[in-house]
Amino acid sequence: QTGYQAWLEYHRITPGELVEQYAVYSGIVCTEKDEVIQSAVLELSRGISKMLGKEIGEGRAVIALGTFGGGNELVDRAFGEETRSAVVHEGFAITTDQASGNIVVGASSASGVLYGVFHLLRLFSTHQSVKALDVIENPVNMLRMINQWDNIDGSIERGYAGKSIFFENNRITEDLTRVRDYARLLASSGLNAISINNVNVHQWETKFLTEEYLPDVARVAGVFRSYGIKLFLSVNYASPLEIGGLSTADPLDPAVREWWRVKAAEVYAAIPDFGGFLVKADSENRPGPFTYDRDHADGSNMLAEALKPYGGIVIWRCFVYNCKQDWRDRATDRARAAYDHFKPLDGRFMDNVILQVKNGPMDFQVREPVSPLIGAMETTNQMIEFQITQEYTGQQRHLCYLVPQWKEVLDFETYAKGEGSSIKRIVDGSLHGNRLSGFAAVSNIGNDVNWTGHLLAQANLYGYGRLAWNPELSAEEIAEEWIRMTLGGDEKLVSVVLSMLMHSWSIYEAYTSPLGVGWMVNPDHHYGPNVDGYEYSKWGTYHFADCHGIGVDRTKATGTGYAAQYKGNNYDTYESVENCPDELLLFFHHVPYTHVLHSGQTVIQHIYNTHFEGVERAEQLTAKWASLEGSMGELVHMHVADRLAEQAAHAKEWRDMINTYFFRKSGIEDAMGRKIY
Ligand code: BDP
Repeated sequence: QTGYQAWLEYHRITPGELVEQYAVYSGIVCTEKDEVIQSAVLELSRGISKMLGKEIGEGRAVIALGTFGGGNELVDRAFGEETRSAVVHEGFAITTDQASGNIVVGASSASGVLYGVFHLLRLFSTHQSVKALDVIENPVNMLRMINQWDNIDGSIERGYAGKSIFFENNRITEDLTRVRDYARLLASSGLNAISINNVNVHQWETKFLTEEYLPDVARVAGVFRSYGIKLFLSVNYASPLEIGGLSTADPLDPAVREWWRVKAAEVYAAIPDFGGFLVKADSENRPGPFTYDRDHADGSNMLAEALKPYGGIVIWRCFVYNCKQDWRDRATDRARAAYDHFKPLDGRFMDNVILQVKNGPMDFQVREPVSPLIGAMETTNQMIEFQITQEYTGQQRHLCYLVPQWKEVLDFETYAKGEGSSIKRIVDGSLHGNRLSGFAAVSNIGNDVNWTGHLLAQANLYGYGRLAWNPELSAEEIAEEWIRMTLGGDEKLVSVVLSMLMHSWSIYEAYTSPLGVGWMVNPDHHYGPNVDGYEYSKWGTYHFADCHGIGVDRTKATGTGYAAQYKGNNYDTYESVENCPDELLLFFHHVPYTHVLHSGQTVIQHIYNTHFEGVERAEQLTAKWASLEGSMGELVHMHVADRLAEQAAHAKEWRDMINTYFFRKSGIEDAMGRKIY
């Protein structure tokens, strides 16, 4: 009724063939006491009894769980050497024994057992046959991380679903029940790491590294540990100054290095399996090594050295650009910044440093090209950063299922090592043979009862985890799983919600800023249209619209040269106005409004058409949802209906502001004669 259980709702299965199939299990056989395995046992019995509407315990077969060689005979008998060696650290195997009907989940680690159980529960709750299971799954990415942007006062930077579940009143929350439920959700989607505080670390959060807070941080780490999730902290680069009483944070200063070494020892004494530090340095007014004329390699290596004895890692963000630039200077291009800063440092980072790179060169716009930095550093560990929280994609008031966007990014061919160098092969470490790599993303949850504000935004959190586990899954498959598990298996409901989710990104893109140009949002909070809000500011976020045309010339020939950061065909494609894909045209080129797109339409007519259509399509979402009344709990239905109504109304505001702006700039009438204000 509320969405609190999200995709772990375990809807009751109505009597029929499946109930007969699922009800044969009389118990769970597990011999290991490990806390992660115990979490798995608890989840399995909770899930099955909820789905069957009765305690597990009357059937003829069992579900056996355990690690290979961990003492469970059923597990050891079920899997031969070949299977065992095919299952990596966090992977699992599941089989149905034909003679007994037993289902056996085996893994080489406790986390693998937990993932296997969640997989099995997914099969049950999406109503699949379990009569002849023969599954082996391994996670494709080593680090599958979520970044909270939560502040100690309980606020969440770019949070659209209430307050923090971690912090309140400058303390770590006493009652961690909700944190535990969050850990279940994360683990069930395949995630294994979390940083719990905002990358912008202010005075209070800097104190997380002190004995005032460490015991509480350790409590939180304990909760995540029981779901196989490692805890990380975002740290303030200037900690030695702010809490250490030193007069410098220079990474080459021996006293600073010693300070961090001692700090690391204290942290690991409190949390022996601590993951490491996440760092935003020299970015948007946060301190960093630049103050001391040092670079990012100096800064991150100093921290990496401190963490190394404990197996800890430093995740260093590449969101580094000049946020105080002179907008009159047309040559400065924020899109270039990450590559320009980091590419020359390739080879200088310690092997326990990972660079975390945003998926695009700017900042999570509805449409951006893929960051050319990803894959460009052959001897440096990298991971990709996505944004699940919908800062620029409707703030969980508009529907925007982001998995299709992420899929496009992951499938993008970089030519980093010739053909076959897709982003997904870089971030899984295989292309350059990196030891550390993976996915990170900014969370979209808060203490709203349904976690994500907009109920349907849960699909983004779930989908992120699933993609991090296996980037080959399709956006449709993931969406369908989420719908069935969360809202139930009514076939009409599944197909309607699936089509809503699958179209939602393109709908949002249609009525917001056009053709990849981005940034036509209100400054600061970033919600709603503002055509020139960022045009004459210091942030490097311009569209250069005038009466002749629009777009940013990022070519090597006549523009900022950003296009030359791409390799092979990508450079040729983006450099050329003829070859550049329509959806990114204005990101790479400044063109007249009468420029004809590959679609055959002029830029200006494309803007008018997509904005009118975008509104119509947003209205259709409300109608589609209305057709589902009665097929789910009334409260849930009403809640989403309200959000969709707001979206449809707000889409009109977007349409009118964007269309009017371009009509006034260009003076060109809509060829279809529609009213533009
Ligand atoms: C931008 C957000 C800002 C974040 C920053 C970051 O507007 O709040 O602090 O990214 O990623 O998207 O550090």
